[in-house]
Amino acid sequence: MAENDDGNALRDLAKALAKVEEMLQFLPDGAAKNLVSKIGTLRGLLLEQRPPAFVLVGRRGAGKSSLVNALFGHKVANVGHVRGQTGRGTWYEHTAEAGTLHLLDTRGLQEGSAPVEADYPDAKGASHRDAITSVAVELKKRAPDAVVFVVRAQDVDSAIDADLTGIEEVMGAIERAHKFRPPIVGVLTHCDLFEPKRTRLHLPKEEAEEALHEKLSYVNEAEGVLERKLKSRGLLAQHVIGVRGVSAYLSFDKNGNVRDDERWNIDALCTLLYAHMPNAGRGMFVRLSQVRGLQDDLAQTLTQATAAVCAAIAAMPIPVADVVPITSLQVSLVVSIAWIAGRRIEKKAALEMLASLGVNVGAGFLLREGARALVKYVFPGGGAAISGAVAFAGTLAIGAAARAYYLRGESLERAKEIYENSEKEASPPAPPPASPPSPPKEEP
Ligand SMILES: Nc1nc2c(ncn2[C@@H]2O[C@H](COP(=O)(O)OP(=O)(O)OP(=O)(O)O)[C@@H](O)[C@H]2O)c(=O)[nH]1
Ligand SMILES: [Mg+2]
Repeated sequence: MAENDDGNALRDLAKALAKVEEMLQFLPDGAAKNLVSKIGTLRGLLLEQRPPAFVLVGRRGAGKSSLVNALFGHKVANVGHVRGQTGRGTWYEHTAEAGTLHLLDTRGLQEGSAPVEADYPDAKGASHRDAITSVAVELKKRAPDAVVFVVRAQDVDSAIDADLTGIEEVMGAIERAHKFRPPIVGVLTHCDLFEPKRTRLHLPKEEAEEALHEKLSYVNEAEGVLERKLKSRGLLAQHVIGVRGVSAYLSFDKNGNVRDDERWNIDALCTLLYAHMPNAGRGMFVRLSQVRGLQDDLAQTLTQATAAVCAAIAAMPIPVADVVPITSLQVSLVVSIAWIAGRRIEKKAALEMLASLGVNVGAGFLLREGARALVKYVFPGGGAAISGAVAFAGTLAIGAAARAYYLRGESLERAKEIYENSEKEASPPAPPPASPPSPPKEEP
């Protein structure tokens, strides 16, 4: 989200967070600590964000390129039907409208074993050493978020020792370059081809329960086999976060449009990768994989963090709120949620969205201070805390409405209802009617 139109919202956010950090001293220790962690979340997810990066290990035809396409939901990588398609040893940048993914295809690593060597005519003459050296050079350029081992489900029983050794070498190279070992995920492609072959995993409701059950039992079995094999290597065991059987099958016509979509369980794979990914890679991963559950999870995390920061600003001494307008944080929340949904909106559109919810934004920038002073006037002493709670509830309500509108595609009217209900639920009881307070005085 770092470029173009929404850049302004992020710049505002960066400024706001920096200001809030300066003001941490005004807060009691416990509150400051909580706030530091929420600020860290917003920084990681929005300001430090970058494309996710994965290392792919897998033999020719295992389905690596198909998996990449399956993740994006359209054609970004060439899929081979006859000959080997993917060159080895460099980071590929796959970009679609939704975002960018960095992939390092390491094919050639396994050529220690003779039958596999025949699979890599392009690597002829190059030794296994050369292959690992070139991969190590690439790994120095970029730290991967995960190592993804792609295996054809029907091959899981075959000799994959050379592949496992390849993964160990990749892990070693990452450790030397970046001083950490990333998670390892096993992916079994071609699960759709298990018996009964005609039973469609991607259309479970239309299939006989028994047949489906049988097919899923083979998937389970294969997952268990691969997991045991990965964990049989001491150097890998503790980094293996799971194995998922999938179907990555997508067929494209000549124009690159999806002709058949037989993907299955890709969401589960995405969920696993997401759970173990640093915050910086999560935004774009969620945006490009378009997994609803993950989008919602991320939007909620952003909402909670933004609400906490807004509440803290509201509770700080008055002059702080002057330099850190709560509305700018709420605008960046709306822009971010729209972005996660695959949209690209400007600050202005976010302000309009807020205005149509009934959030007093136009005047809000001006009146906000007045409103806060008003609360303080009505509740002398308790005022600061109450205005913090109001800011918190209001921000949660904005997040809920933005999720409804951008993620679930609900109408603006419905989003407004959600905003109003959510704000009501989370707000402290309405203050008793008080005699109209005198308008806030200008500070001298
Ligand atoms: N039925 C089915 N076919 C798949 C699946 N995944 C990949 N394929 C097919 O398997 C073949 C090889 O897939 P690729 O994605 O090109 O494999 P790759 O690992 O990128 O191969 P190289 O680039 O040559 O190393 C293609 O014909 C794909 O359509 C799957 O889950 N199910
Ligand atoms: Mg390929």
